[in-house]
Amino acid sequence: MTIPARQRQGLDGSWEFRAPPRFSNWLAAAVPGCVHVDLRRNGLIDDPFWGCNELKLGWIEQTDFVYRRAFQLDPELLRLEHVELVAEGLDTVTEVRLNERLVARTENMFVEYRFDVKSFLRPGENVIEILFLNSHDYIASRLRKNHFREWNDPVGGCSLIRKQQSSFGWDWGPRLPTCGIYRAIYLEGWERARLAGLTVSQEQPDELRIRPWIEGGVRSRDAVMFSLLFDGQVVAQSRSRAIRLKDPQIWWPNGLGGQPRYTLVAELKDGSRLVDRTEKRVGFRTVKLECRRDRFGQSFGFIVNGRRIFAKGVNWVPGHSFPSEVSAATYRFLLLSARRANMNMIRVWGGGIYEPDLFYNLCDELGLLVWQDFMFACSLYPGREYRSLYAPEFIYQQRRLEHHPALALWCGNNEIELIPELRLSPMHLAKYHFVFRKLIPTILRRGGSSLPYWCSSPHKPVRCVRGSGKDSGDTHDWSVWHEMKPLEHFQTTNHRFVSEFGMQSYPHPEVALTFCDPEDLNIFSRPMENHQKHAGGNSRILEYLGRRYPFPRDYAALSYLSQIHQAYAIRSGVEHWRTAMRGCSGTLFWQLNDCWPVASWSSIDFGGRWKALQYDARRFFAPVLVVAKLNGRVTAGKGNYYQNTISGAEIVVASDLVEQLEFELRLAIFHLGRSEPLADTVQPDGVGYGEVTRVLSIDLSKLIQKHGAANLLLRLEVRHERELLSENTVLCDLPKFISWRKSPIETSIQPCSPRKFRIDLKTALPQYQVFLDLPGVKHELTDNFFEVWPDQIRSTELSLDCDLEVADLRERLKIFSIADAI
Ligand code: BMA
Repeated sequence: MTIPARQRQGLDGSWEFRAPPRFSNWLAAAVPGCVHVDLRRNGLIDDPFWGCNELKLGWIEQTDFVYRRAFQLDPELLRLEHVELVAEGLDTVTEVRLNERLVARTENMFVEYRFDVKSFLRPGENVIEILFLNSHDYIASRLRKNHFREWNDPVGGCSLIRKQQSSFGWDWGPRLPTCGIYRAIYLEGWERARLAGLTVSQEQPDELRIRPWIEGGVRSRDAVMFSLLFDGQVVAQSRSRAIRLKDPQIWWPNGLGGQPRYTLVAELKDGSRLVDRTEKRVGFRTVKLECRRDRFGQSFGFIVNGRRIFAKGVNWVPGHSFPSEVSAATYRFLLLSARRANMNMIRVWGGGIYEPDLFYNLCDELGLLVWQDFMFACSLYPGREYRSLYAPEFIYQQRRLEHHPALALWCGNNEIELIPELRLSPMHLAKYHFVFRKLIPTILRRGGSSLPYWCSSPHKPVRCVRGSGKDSGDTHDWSVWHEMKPLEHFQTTNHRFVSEFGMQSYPHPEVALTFCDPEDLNIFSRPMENHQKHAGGNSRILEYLGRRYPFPRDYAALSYLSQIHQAYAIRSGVEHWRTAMRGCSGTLFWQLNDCWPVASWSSIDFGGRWKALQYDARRFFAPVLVVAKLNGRVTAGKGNYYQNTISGAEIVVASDLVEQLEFELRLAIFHLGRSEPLADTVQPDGVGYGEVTRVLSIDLSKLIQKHGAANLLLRLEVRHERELLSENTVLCDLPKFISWRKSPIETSIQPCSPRKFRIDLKTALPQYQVFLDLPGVKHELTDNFFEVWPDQIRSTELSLDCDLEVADLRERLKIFSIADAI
């Protein structure tokens, strides 16, 4: 094969930067990167995440920075017809110069820029210089007196700039708007024509439709030859824009099948001459969004490969305050964590960034469907007047991402339809309609998209009267947390799809100690207040904890209780929506990750420590879920007199296992102070895909009368041929009214393979929410925050990324249960 004449010269690596008059000397910089990281590396600022340092860095967003580097031009490049400067990510307002001549101005961090620079280049040494104009002045020059104030930006105006909205401050993120070359930058030379992109879409199970985007001279319709390869073998070829394969291997979301992928190769020919070649990893799958009138209103559900699925997943925010700083290992770890927690969908939320290719490749590989927002969130945005900024962004992102089998939905924005001013102002409504009802869908259609488009999250296509038992579209249910409703609120809802709901928790003490000294480990200290970005956040956590849990003895206990409460809150929503039989088709909780160490709704602490919620997600998103629906509840009315009306429970099992399942439900009722269960029943039953079965109805009134509700714990297990598929623990009283008894937990640690150990736990009395911790050692556990029962050995597997002897491990291992929090 002739090698196509597309050549690259990378410009990443060592650059220099300065900001006269603040500092005029050229200092070392790294590309891709950003100015905060470069300033820190040069010792000009302190760690932006430490204490209240964030507050001292406001000058950066008001300062212009210049970046430059010299390079020896590859002489081969100049011989080619076109030489382009390609910048995959410039953040944000810039002037790009080559050899002191202005090449272009840019003002959108969400597009790849390509400039024809052949006439700017010279043989030998060249100098590229990029001036980053500060975002503060850019916004100020566009601000009008009556500008609508954004919900989260404390200063205002961020909706006027095409830059990561949450970098201006969010209710979980610091205000650290940075600037810089945050993705790859290079020169690319080519001859005659170039394959600028391939849009791959799919409506038939065995056919991919391909739209090649060609730039330059070759225009003939059949100039592109497509080949499909599997395991290195060509399995189909075509010159038309459809490639068909008999019985292709089908790509499925996690839990429903495998993720086989094919390589699609496109070769652009001019006569017999190969001009350009490009390849993409693709998969065969169809995705539809079903919105059908039914007795509950209008449905909202994903149909993948003809199968209705229950979406189980989470919302994703940028993995770091500075987008260039998220390593490939972090992306892999976080997305693998989602897969390990039995998730099958991840929502790239509209206040962040369009993630790099790596992110979407990982989602393809791991079977995580992507709900992709366009980058608009919680604000009213400019309309037609920004068309020239918006259109290239939408076109670019569709061409870049549409071929990923994981991509399931394009969504216009986050929460703009919830803004009351939208409905009150015809001007804002017109702008909204232009961007989200006209421009985006038109661009997607013209670009050959086969994916569903949803104009906003949440969006209600059919207005259903609140409380009528009917609903439509997707829902962000923030009645719990923002409105502080009790967790039982979830059980009163009939949502068709819950794309956000959440509960905050505190970071693990070790994570908190990355931003404050031990004496500041108090949630009301200045550094900790600065790492709680929701103004009412601390009081909300404390209020919710007070409703259910005992008063914590110190920060470690507070962090632990806040985490088990967070897990309980999210579980109570998921349990309801997976089993309510009300036609709910998915739950995505808020949020998987953090962009810095902070008190937030995340299930994984910044740095990678799983919180209790992430471990529990693995259980409540497992293909089989057993739930006890209690009859009665504990309430306090006038005078704070508590009443417990719990008298029994219905045990139900839900499944999204593809095969029909025959199982055994085991229900054991324990007394907190005894090692033998008071009752132990086994009940066989079966459940099919997408079904919920009521297995058992139990009357607890006699046991409650005899032993007291506060002494009873219910253990539910669903097994298939001894394999544990689902487990659940149910309390009959509020944890704060239970006299938790501490009984020593015996551990046995066995090395399994290098740096991997099996830990077996044994105890004489039931131990609730046992948390294994290894302070100071980076580790992962397959399971944590679970109950240890007296009649069973509980096991979990530990992996370390350093060598440690068993004796050392035993010494460091800390075991914590609810009794230790008080
Ligand atoms: C949701 C999100 C974010 C926010 C979160 C927590 O509505 O869309 O705007 O961070 O709530 O308040």
